[in-house]
Amino acid sequence: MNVIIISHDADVDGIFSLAIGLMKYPRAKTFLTGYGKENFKVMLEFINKSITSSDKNLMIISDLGMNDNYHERFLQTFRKIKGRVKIIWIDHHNWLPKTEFDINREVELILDRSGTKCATELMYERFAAENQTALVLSKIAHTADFFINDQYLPPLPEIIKYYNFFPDKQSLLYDVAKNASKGILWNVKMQKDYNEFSLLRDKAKKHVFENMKIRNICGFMVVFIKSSPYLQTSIFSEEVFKKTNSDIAIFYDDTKKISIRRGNDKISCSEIANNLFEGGGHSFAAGAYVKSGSNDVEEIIKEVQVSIRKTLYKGKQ
Ligand SMILES: [Mn+2]
Repeated sequence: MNVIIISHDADVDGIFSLAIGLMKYPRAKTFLTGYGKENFKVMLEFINKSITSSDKNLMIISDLGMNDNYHERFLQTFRKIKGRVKIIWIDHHNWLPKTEFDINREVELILDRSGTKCATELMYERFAAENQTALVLSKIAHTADFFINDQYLPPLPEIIKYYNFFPDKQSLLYDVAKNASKGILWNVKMQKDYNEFSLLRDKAKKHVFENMKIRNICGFMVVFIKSSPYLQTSIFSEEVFKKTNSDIAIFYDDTKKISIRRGNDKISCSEIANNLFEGGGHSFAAGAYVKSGSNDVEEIIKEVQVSIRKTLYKGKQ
């Protein structure tokens, strides 16, 4: 059987979902990808060229949510290959009801709506229940995905982020998943790469701390800090909050994308994001786009200021 596994490239949950897929189908063709138009385009191309006409095909997609901007294109592709492939889509992100309904008609969709399970746990239940290695992997992914410090972990989130910046990221991340599928969570190569990464990360940290700006917006201390490829936003934000004692942190970069994190639960990150362009996320972590580039921090500050005001005074005018 020709097996294809597509999973999320950015985090432990995506990589360990793939690992569990590889435990069940060790010879599967794999593809790791993220969100955004370009990524979805490449993913569809990969699907089209990987489904063979002669063999039986199985395609597993994991830890990737379906954005309603692309769902029509996916439906077209799925309908075209329907007779030749069984598709299993496993996810735990928020899907619009219409998207869920349409995709559900074409594929076996396992979508967790409880907000308490990560994709690796769903992969474990579907493909590897009773397997002890898979169980440990699913627990590690849960710890990493929900940021609970219930067990000590090797720095997998950071090394995965680091590998994403290499041209050969597909093979680097595949190796992490393949090793994990055999019960190997960390090795000498990863340690060497991690040491190299640590130097770059610490340099980046020093630089962004020197250039951060803190503003009082409607009584909230908001820190504006440039993000870096070497800094994993959610992990780094904890350090930012400790150091600055601020309520909200806005991470901006050269792509006009911002990430929003909070130091306490006085305000919702997703509500701030929703008052900006293409905003979305959770109350504790969200993202959106701004009109201004990273060379114009003061303009970014103004845009965020407006959205925080809107968030606070919504319904009170
Ligand atoms: Mn996930």
